[in-house]
Amino acid sequence: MIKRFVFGKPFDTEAIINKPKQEEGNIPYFEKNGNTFSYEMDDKDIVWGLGENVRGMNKRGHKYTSWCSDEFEHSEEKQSLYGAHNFFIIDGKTKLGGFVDCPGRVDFDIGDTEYSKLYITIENSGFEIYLLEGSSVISIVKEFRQLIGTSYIPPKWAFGIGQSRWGYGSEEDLLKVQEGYRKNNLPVDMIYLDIDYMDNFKDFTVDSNKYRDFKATISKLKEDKIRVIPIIDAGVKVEDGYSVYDEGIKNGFFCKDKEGKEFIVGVWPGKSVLPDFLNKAAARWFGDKYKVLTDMGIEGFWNDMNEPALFYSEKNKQEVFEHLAEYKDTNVGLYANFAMKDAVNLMANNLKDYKSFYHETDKGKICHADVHNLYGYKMTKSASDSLERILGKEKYLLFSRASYIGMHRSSGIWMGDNKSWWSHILLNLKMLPSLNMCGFIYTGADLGGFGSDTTEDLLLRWYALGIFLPLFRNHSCLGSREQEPYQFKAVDKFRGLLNLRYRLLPYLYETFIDSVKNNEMYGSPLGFVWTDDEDAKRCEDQLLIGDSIMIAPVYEQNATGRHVYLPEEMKLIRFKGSEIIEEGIMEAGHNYIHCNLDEICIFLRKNKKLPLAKEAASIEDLDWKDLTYIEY
Ligand code: MIG
Repeated sequence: MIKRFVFGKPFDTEAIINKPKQEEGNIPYFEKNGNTFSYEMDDKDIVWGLGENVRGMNKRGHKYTSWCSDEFEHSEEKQSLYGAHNFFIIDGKTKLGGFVDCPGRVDFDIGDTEYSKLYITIENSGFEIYLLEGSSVISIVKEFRQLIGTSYIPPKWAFGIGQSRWGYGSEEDLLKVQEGYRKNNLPVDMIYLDIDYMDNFKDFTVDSNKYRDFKATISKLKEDKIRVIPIIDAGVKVEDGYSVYDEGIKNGFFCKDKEGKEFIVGVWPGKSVLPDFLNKAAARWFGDKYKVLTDMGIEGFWNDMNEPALFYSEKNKQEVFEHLAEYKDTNVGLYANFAMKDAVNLMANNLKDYKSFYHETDKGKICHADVHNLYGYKMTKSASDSLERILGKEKYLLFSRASYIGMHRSSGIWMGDNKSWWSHILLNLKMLPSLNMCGFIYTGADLGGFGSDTTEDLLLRWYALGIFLPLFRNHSCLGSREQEPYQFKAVDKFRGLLNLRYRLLPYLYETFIDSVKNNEMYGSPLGFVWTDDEDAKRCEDQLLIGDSIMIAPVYEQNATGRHVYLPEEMKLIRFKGSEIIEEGIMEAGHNYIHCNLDEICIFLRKNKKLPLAKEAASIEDLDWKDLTYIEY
């Protein structure tokens, strides 16, 4: 049963496809106090959901804020990452799903202030709340996914191996990556371009000093079955004569300040303007620009900085400098020192800035802060609408950093700027099911970690999770240790794991398509399936992938194995690289499993089978029909 409650005059986010009729009367289950809704939780209640965020699968015991944020430090005390995914399920004696459809800030205090209380506080005066009743968590997920519509499906090659790094500047850099993979006999399907390929960080340009003939390079790589996937940023450089800027100015397509002048912010190219993606004509115009690159043979993109991330606003920058001048001749003590540093540090992604620019929508002029969480969604939708026109449905790869539910119909997302920390393997594992609940199925993490320096063992263990995620991409930050698999001595071990990815793809791809078509989970917590098993419900470091296999990657450094919980008897399949070296039935219960750096342990459920393909150097070479089956 789905019930829809409307409060005030909400802005239509287009998250929900088929809106059920509006309920009359008070909202059940919750106590309403102004714009705060509270729910009394049982001691044993688990709260699943909230999509992309820090901490556990069970969200209880922390505060979360729904506010798309450029957050490069995914640590425990944070409350928001790039996505705003306001869907949760309370799982206890009562099973209840909730979705707060609101494009502004929403706070979830889930047993943080008071262990037994769930508080939801909504900043906007207009919003909708959906309550979903069901007999199980899985049935509620299905109900919700029907409500929000079918998830994005990329082309098959997007399930191959991708290599990325902020810093691949030139044609030579690209060819070096190709050579690194091919010489070492490592399979690969995609090489990503970060902002370095652009001319002065201008969207839809290519630096001609770095590429003599971009189109020719793209087609050369394509002959080797490698696709090049460039980044697009939200901010547009302020520069007379740059056609994207000129056209946008002429048509009034950029966000404006209170006085109706373009709102100037600082991002990569320095002074920039923000396309008004909530203005339909502007969105269509910007989307059409992707054609500049598809005309050169590009078939996929990643959209970045679309929270939108702001280094500063021009207005605020001036004020900050005036303020800083006051310190010049003052005796700066403890508090003044804090204030001085804050003045600079808080320039980025500042709420005051988000409150001081406007969108031109169908419903008139709207302040950005009231619709903040839709910006990345609408940017990415403008791209997907255009790519669908140019290349066709399911013919383009697209994923975004910022998102809101609804965007899952247009593209995937990646999990953002993680670090080369062991704890982030686990964090990324935990994010997968919460994202799947919200319709984001094509997703994955920066394998090896984006920030800070990785190590060989960390990368190997991360790959052991990554080979099961739909989006497989090794990506790292400018200045960090180079982390392509061929940079390490253990290149043979990496080859084994990468080959296994392709061998598993018939299973993984079918699981992906099933979860999209049938609104199923791709990666599921054990507690969704073994609903009466307390140990399964509290298990947050293992996942079911589809309905046949369970995974339990090692995520601690120097560990030679790990504890694995089996809710039922299963068959252990041990791979060394891409070859099976052991098969054996394991009894239900708590076990300790040894697992070397070059090994993968998969647990197959009873009456299920796992198809395995032959190895392939790329998706196009993969034979999807020539399969062997491991049965149990
Ligand atoms: O402020 O384009 O998350 O993947 O490498 C950093 C440079 C901007 C953030 C993205 C990251 C990308 C980086 N970008």
